[in-house]
Amino acid sequence: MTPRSAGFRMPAEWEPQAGVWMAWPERPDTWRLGGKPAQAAFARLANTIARFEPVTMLVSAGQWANALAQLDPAVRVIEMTTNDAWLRDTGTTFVTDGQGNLGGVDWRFNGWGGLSDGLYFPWDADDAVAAKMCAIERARRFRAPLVTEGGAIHVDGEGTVITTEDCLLNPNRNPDLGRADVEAILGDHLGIDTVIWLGQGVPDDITGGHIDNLACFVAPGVVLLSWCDDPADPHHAVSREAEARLLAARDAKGRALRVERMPMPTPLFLTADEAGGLDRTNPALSSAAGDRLAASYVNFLIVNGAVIAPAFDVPTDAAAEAVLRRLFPGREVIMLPSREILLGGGNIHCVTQQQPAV
Ligand code: KQY
Repeated sequence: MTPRSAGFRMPAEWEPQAGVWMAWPERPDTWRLGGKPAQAAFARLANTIARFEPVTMLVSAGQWANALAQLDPAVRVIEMTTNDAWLRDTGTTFVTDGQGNLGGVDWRFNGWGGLSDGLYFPWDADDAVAAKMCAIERARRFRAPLVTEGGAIHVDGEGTVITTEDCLLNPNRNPDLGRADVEAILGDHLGIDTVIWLGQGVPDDITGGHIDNLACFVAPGVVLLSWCDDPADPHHAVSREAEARLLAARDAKGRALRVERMPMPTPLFLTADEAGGLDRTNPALSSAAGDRLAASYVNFLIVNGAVIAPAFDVPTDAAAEAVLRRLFPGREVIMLPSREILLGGGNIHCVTQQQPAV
């Protein structure tokens, strides 16, 4: 039985939500200074989301008291073992059946590329997170025969998913699956009929090119794309190619897509001070001073009544906020300083997982 054959589909992020899941950051090779600055950023994000809907924070036994001390009392805290804090990628992708039932897709997780390209080993605790979330929520669990992460897919809730070839057709995820196999598995597990393939993700994205850092649906038929006008920047060619593919595509309803351009942030780089705060125990996470950070304003989260988006304390923040206010007129737009989350390799969307209302 697959989610589709059981009547389930993945709702769009703008549909009503029951809550948001996160996990507490602590590993010192991802998060500088033993995770302390990142913990403050995660707490601020969780406490902000909690103004709009319930939040669950997964926390290790060792960080229990520290997390509780920083989180709003409204945040539900659950002890769980994880390898890191990327709930978009390791958490279940929740699905609903329109009959009041909640399901959860449990993708196979291999640390963004397994032993060849992955970012850490082991990843077994992360791979177990989705099943534990399903058990906690009594959601029907569907283990999927596909290595992917939630950050590699965005749906419109009306039968279409966007993703990147760089992630889902990469031999470091699914060496034995071709394009048609991946499309069939996505269809069966997300309840979608159309896959729109983009090529590469944002340059320097250590996930290998997640869609959630490059583009997202903001409404049925409307895609917001991280855009770069500077021909000297590697993101220029990537964003042009992505736009051309999106404009040539038709969604599951037969619609041409409207593409909205989101300016990319002023280029951002890891400082020597920041690089010096990382434990040097993991060669795959060996970021160095001067490395470009894969910053993007499309890495935001939609919650009930609001959009919570990254800010980087650069001049482009104001333009990004204006775009979001125009595209989400009925929601509060909150720009949260998120450089500390970016330093770990992702942003607000990467560290959150929405649970749809049933
Ligand atoms: O979804 C993401 N952006 C995950 C990045 C993983 C980074 C590990 N340090």
